[in-house]
Amino acid sequence: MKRSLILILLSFCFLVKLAAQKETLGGHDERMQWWRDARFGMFIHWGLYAVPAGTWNGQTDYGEWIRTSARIPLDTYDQFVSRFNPVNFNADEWVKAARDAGMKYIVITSKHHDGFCMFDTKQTDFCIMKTPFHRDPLKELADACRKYGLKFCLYYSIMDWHHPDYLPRREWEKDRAIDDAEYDKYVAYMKAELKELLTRYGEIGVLWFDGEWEPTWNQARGLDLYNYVRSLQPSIIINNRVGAGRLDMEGLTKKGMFGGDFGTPEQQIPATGLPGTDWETCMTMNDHWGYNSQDKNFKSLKEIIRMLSDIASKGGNYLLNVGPTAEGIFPKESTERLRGIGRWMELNSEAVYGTKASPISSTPWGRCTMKTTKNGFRLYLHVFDWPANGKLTIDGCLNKVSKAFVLSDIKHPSLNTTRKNDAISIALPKTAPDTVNSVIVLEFKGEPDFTDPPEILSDFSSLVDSVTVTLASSRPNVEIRFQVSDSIKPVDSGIIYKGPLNIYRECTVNARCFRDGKPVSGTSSRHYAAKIPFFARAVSGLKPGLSYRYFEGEWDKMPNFKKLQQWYFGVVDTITLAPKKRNENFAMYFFGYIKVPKRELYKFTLASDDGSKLFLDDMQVIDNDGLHSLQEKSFERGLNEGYHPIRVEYLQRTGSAELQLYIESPGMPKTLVNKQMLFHE
Ligand code: FHN
Repeated sequence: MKRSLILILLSFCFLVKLAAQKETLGGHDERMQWWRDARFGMFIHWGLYAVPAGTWNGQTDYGEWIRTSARIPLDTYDQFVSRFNPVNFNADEWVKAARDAGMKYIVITSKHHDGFCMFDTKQTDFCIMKTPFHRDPLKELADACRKYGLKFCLYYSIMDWHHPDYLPRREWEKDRAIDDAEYDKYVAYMKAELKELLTRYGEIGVLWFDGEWEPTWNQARGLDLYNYVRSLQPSIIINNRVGAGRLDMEGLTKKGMFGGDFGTPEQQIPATGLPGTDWETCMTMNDHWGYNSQDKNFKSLKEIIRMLSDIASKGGNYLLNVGPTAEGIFPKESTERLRGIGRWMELNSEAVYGTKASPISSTPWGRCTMKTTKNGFRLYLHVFDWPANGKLTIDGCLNKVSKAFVLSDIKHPSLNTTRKNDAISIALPKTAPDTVNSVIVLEFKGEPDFTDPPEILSDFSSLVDSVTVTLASSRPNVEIRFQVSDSIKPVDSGIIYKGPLNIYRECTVNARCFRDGKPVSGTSSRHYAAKIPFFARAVSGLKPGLSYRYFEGEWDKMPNFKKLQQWYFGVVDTITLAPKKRNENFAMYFFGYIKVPKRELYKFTLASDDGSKLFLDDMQVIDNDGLHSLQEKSFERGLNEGYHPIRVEYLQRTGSAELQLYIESPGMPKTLVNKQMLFHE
């Protein structure tokens, strides 16, 4: 056993090395270049699930997961094959709609989780060629993409609810035998299909894997599949869902895990740019990926246009989804939005295509993208909120403005700019050229010279007695100056920062970077609140550990425990899921007292996968509820020495289950709440 484990490990390291060796950084950048420049693509979820269109047995909130969410038996679902006949499908129309919206690539589902193949495969009869339609829409789309200059890309689900060799089965499919299922055979089937897709449809821009989260898939299989696909089309780009290291819907790759060529945040946009990381946010226009005839909750055109700017300003791509009907047409609401985006892109696409993340950290009026030019660079200021005073200011820039103008005004008449230290102000026209997003261009010569405001760092954001604050800047040869005041104020002179500050009262720390006595950045500010400690409880006769209650059921949010029948109860030394009787569909809560050693500020951090809540002194202080991967939330409170009531609630739906509660205070490093601290009556 040990020998085989070592062999697997060695082969995995060899494969990783091989993958890395196969491509130099320059080769990687060259392969990624079109994708990085594109910034905007169309996702299309289209398959058999468009036939029921989200409705089953009177329930209307299904999507592309309908077969398993509605527990439709295989032979019932297979009947959709004879009903799928998208006679109105027109590949040219779809591709032109994407092109006219300013999209540079299309990613379409070749096979979703239901296993139905939207292309002419010889590997199974569960495919489009067995429907009355009897055409290969992917072939037609590939040809149309080449005709109109878009990259044709494919989504392919590793998870397959139809193939007899795929495991695991759905937990409700007790009737489907698994004895003869051989997962390696399923992988061979997948590779055979991918070979068809990668050798019969011309150049494929991106292979967008999905459905990689079940335990039968792993890093070694993912790397093998990545190398296999690249062996068929070396220039293809592959997302991180080929591996097994994705951080759930956050979509980025866990440190040290193989992450393909880009990260895939889903239905969310990272809070900041991610320097050195390629990533693409995929998002629905309404609430479903696959067509749902009842779902009219479409995002507004304003939201979509601003999201495109937000994503580009952070250096990401936007993959916006359309779920076509079973007749082969886009929902009218999707078409309306695509046309609206197209109108905006027609005048402003230069501020999106080929741009990089903003060099400016603070843009309260909108977003900023940047592009290198022949002898300098351009900033594109995406102004959402047009300043009433007609003046737009950016901080932290020492470059001299060559020209400023409104991008959509084709004559590009110059706008006046003035400078005060690092701040550049632009005199704007009275009326915004676009009520949703007006782009102002600042043109510069030379290399960008921007300085972000200093970071104001501390372990805590509040204090009982004191808090230690450090100031930092990544910029070379700058001097940090600061002042402590009751509110946010620009630092025009300030005190030179020499080292950590001890703050003893509620205040706001303001800081700014200087060079040769002149400000070179904007001012950063951070408020520190003074906390009055909560009184401890006068209790006695407590015993070590916390009491717990355990319940079973399927909840998407924390249940009202008062209304549940109690399943099990007992005492635990620390906050642990050990008492659980199964790995999915359960909830627990722990209650008792936490004993703190001294009057101080305490910071509690509650981490869980799925939901959790923390109550202190009988008040809810952290709400980390919901179905999500491991995520944490923190809360700070002043506590007097002694016993304080504590309660932790936990909810597990499916997948991994984790719960941790940490405590820290000035002088006490972050540590798991442990049995020396916990008591119950
Ligand atoms: O389960 C799929 C879902 O149906 C859809 O395809 C999205 C699109 O990224 N991916 C999975 C959910 O993360």
